[in-house]
Amino acid sequence: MLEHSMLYPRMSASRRAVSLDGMWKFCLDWGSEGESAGWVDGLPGTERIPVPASFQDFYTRKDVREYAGDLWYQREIFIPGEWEGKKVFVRFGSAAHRAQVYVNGVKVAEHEGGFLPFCADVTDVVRYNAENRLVVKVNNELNVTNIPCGTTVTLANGRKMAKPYFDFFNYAGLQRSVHLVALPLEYVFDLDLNYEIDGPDARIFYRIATTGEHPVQLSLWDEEGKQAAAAEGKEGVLEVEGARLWQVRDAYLYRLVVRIVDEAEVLDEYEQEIGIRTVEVRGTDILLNQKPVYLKGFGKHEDSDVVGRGSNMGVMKRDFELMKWIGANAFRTSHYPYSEEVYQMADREGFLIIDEVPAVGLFESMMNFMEASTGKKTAFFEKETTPDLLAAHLRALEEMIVRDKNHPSVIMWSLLNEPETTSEAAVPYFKEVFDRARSLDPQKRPRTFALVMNSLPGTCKCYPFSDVIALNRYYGWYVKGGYEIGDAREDFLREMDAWKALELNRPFIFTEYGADTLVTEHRLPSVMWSQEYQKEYLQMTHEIFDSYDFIRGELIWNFADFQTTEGIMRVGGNKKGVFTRQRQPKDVAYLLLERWRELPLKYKG
Ligand code: BDP
Repeated sequence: MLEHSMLYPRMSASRRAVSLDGMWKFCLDWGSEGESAGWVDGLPGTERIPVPASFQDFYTRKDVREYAGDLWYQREIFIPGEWEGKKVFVRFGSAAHRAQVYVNGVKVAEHEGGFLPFCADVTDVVRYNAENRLVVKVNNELNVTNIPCGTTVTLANGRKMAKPYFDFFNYAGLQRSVHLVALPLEYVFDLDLNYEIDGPDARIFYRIATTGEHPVQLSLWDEEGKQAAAAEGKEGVLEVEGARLWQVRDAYLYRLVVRIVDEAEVLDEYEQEIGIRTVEVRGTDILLNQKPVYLKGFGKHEDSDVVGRGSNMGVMKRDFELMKWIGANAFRTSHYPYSEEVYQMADREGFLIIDEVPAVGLFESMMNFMEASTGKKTAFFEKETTPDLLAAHLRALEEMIVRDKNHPSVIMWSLLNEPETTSEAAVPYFKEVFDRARSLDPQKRPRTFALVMNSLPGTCKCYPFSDVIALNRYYGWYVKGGYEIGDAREDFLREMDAWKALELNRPFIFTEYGADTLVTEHRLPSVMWSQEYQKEYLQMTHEIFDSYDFIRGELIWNFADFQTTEGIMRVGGNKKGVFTRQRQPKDVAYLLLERWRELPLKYKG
């Protein structure tokens, strides 16, 4: 069980949540002297940057953008006098990749892992009705004992540099909202929900965790504000007559209100929007509310100009509008859990999410996509540090599932992206991760991981763990691109035939396929990198998707162009976007729109 509640901060009669977003004091710690110089009590200088945001793209100096090490943040927080006697927390949406939190010079929390929330309990440290100083030391170095994996090198000039084993820029900092939270002493800590549909009715099985012993009451309200069900007790069932189900692109959200009561007094009240729906895999079908669904959409990134990976409501809104326009119904939160507002919006818009833990780079290469496509095998899980990595992975998994389990949009967990799977040592590692996901999820949602090019029917030792087999495939790009695309097609068919021959009787989805395309390039006849080639590549790929009944989803790589580490493989970032980084369509968007608007939801079902 996690130490602190993962529930999203909300106001109610008993709860307070104050946003700490805004300009914070900021300092890079070039000489790693922050602690010895007493920065925990206050930062030097006057520099300020916005929270939430990645720090890297504001500045004009390259050594700042590429900085690896400690970065310090500070702001004053005023704690109202009437909060005395309550539990007071500072809640971080995330801190990439690790953080230590100080209030009035006292260490109140530390957290490892850059994409999930954590809290600092500051109840006994703060002065009430007064200003208090909040200082956060964040560190953005990469290693192989935390996810995502990479390494940190020291250059000849003494500067450190992050070398990711993954293909996205190592954006860092306080990239999500920070809240000051006040809760009553006895509060709702967690809730588990599971659904059963029974003809026109539904049953919601629930379990509530609180920090005390007082009784719990639940009520459920429909979108018209009418009460739909009620129940008492920490564990039980809400019976919903004539339930409106949460459907793909046709969301219906109920409001669940949980109360802790002491006779007539309400000690705590927490409410959350929920959707009634079931998810299940049966044979090659992915079933939502017992009906087959075909996934159409994207692998995405949290990535945009200027703020980097910083959570950005405007960009999020635009992304959902584009996904609706193109006829998509699903996306994968590649390669890390996204900010909580994204899931709330997907709940509201009826999008399906494959929620991915930041287990990427578990394959020792700067360019997995290149090396794996040559069939190269690289051991990864045999390291002395593997147990530490596994511990970090399991912790992030728990934080993600506890945070996201009640979103109707979340229909599947992705437990790793493109790991090394050809050595025996991968097997026990996978077993732990897959078993843990099953035991943590009250809804027992399907689990998957994205297979890299060298994880093939004959070489991959880990696909049997997956409830849904998810392939990242680049035939016609990393494998035999351009004029050789016909041969790539043959290779692709050969691989799919080999999967078919295994008769796994499970759904397959494509979690990646795509071709880098420069929005400036038009070529007749096509060449690689031109918009014409991106279309040709997709036509070939779509024909293959349509030829196998067990393929039940296509999530193209990527929704938009995104920033990566500089290098000979990337022209100002990864250009496989269907949209540019500024969220304008490439030509291929219209081809996808024609296909996706036509494909029925129950395609092949
Ligand atoms: C895969 C990765 C993804 C990369 C993509 C690519 O999962 O992160 O961005 O291929 O090469 O290796 O574009």
